[in-house]
Amino acid sequence: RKQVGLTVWFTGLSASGKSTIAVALEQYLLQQGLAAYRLDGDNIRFGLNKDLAFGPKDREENIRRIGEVAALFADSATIALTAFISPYREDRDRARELHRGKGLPFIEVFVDTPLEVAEQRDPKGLYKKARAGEITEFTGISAPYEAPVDPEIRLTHELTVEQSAAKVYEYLKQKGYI
Ligand code: GGZ
Repeated sequence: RKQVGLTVWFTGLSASGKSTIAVALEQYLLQQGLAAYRLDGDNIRFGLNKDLAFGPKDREENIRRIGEVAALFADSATIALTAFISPYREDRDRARELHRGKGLPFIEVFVDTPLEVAEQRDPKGLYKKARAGEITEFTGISAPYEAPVDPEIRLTHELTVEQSAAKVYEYLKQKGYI
């Protein structure tokens, strides 16, 4: 049976766990023999989108391009996993509409880690720099994050990485996508 292509769109604050969960899910999908490909800051923000910064217009363009690329992967019968803050509801909804127009499933996963927890983790010291004013327009501190209103899946920081990935996997199974 031919694999269905789709996009799993993770959204949440910096250090919420998006990338880590996406890595775990990608590994699991690949182990099951499914085609999956992860788009994240490392392969997009340093490549295709290296001309973009973090002002509202650049974030919008960042998400627009990522939506287009994810749809191309999904159209090629791959499970595209995107892990970007994607702070604006309108931009996420545009990516959703793009997928809908092509008949491709779009699963929005809200990694709902509270700011306090993300800031406590601060793996790269970015929150500290943002508080000190050394980084401007930092999401959650000096730039907005618009939480999803009705995401397909909501993950909380009480779940482990494995439990979080499993929850998304079970959703895909239950929907008959995989
Ligand atoms: C938010 C920033 C910023 C600002 C640099 N605001 O935790 P990280 O480091 O590895 O992930 C963050 C990443 C955010 O890029 P995205 O492409 O996901 O953002 S968006 O969807 O809003 O376009 C963070 C780092 O880049 N970073 N400056 N000002 N995050």
